[in-house]
Amino acid sequence: RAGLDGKQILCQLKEKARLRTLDGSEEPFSSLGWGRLVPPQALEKLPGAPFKTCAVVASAGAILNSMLGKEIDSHDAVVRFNAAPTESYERDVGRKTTIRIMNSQILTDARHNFSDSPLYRNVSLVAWDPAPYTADLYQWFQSPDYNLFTPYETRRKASPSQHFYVLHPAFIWSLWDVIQSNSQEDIQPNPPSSGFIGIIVMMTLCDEVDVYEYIPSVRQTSLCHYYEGYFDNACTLGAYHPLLYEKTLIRRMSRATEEDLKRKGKATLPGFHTVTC
Ligand code: NCC
Repeated sequence: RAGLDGKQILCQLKEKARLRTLDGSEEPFSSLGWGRLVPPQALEKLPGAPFKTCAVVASAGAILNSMLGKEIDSHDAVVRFNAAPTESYERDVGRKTTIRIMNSQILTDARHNFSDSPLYRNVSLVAWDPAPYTADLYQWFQSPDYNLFTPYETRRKASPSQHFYVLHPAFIWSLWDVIQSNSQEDIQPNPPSSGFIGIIVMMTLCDEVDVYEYIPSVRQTSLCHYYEGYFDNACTLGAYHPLLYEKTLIRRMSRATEEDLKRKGKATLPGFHTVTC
């Protein structure tokens, strides 16, 4: 089977992976008053959007000693994931955070202290949770992987001016469908990683997206995260998430030089609205 080229994958994603957040118009959320709970402006209308240049910073240990901080901060918007800090890692990861994309464990696991930690203040937030593939919202609401709904409501009520969105499960699974359709093997029946989700969100919000240390550089290491001493190759290569397949797809769409890829772990992707299909 001849695979699609980078441009064709871009066009497939542009067509199939339409960014969608919960807007409170569907049950059971409409009856719960989420129409008034969610931010009035869509995620695509975030202040400053569409951004010219965006940086997506993967949490990989390999970004340590990269000296990429200044380059990352030079972008108009910077995306980080889960509990990844900037404090004391500025030289390598930068200090600016515009959007933080989090899986539902962050909102529910007391160790992350979502309600009080400064990591989740003064930035826009995007959360997601692995819903059933059918994206049945009733079923999901009754048994989410981690119950993000309650902390979401609490934060929206306490900080109504903070831009905070929950991704629609249909969006997450549309990404999975595109990854599967471009892979030779059956991939894990689990959602893509926050990293992949974040890249696609930013391809919707930006003219150009630079992704750092998602595709491993020459610094590739089994150190899972740059911010803690935990070692596991699965963090880079995948176990639960179809990470290897996601990364192959991003690699195929990247327009970065071989040199940037190797030295910086940098992939460069065009924003969807700049691509003519
Ligand atoms: O590890 P995690 O991801 O927070 O990393 C964010 C994104 O960076 C990319 N990454 C990370 C490490 C690495 N060595 N290489 C990478 O490319 C990935 O794209 C990753 O998505 C997640 O996707 O949400 C994940 O979250 C963690 C964990 O829940 C959070 O860090 C909170 O503690 C998951 N780990 C566990 O559940 C144990 C991880 O599987 C995926």
